[in-house]
Amino acid sequence: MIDLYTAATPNGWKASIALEELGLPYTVHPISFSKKQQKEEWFLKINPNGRIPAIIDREADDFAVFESGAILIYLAEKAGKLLPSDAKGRSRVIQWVMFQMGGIGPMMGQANVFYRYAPEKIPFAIERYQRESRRLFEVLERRLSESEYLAGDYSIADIANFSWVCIHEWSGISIEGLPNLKRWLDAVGARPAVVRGREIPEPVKLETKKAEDVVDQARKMLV
Ligand SMILES: N[C@@H](CCC(=O)N[C@@H](CS)C(=O)NCC(=O)O)C(=O)O
Repeated sequence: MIDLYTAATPNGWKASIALEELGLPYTVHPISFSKKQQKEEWFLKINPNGRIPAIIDREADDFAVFESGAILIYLAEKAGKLLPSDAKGRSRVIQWVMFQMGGIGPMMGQANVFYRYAPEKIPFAIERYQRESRRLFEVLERRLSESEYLAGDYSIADIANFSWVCIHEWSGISIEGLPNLKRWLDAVGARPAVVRGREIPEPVKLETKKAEDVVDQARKMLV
């Protein structure tokens, strides 16, 4: 059994989608940002960075894992799925996981901060992060024009990147003119395990009252 500490965000969805895809039994522990539970002492023992997601593997002497990319790799290895065991296949998947962790995630994260949450609008910052995110989308487009999924077969690389790219509208980044990215988004987004994973710990509908709460909460976390 895995204990999953999470919230309804792209990094959180990576873990819940992977758990659903891999069919590993897990218990969800929603973390409340408004109560700052992610900064509480008990949680810092699980994730010293004070952020979600984090997991504890109760079948492995309560082994704790933080950082969503590391969680994906740990879970895929535990289940023996979605990450090939041969050196080249494994490297291909990890390259695209790292691309997300070091590129798509940070750039879209900052696009959200400046486009959605910052109390003052700074056009240079908004454009910088949206433009860089769009450039990274074009890298995905090029790859997906030659391959159905990012690393060959469907893998944790698709889960990592999908979990962020699927909120591109919220980040104000267009996918126009990127037909292969659109095809991949639709295909990954339609997978039953992905649909279930995105509803954990609760469904979020953008552009609704709930979304206003997300903005409020994010603003408070920035100060
Ligand atoms: N590099 C980390 C980033 C985790 C992260 O930024 N999580 C956000 C939600 S998507 C969070 O917990 N924010 C709460 C906070 O900043 O206190 C990962 O990939 O796990």
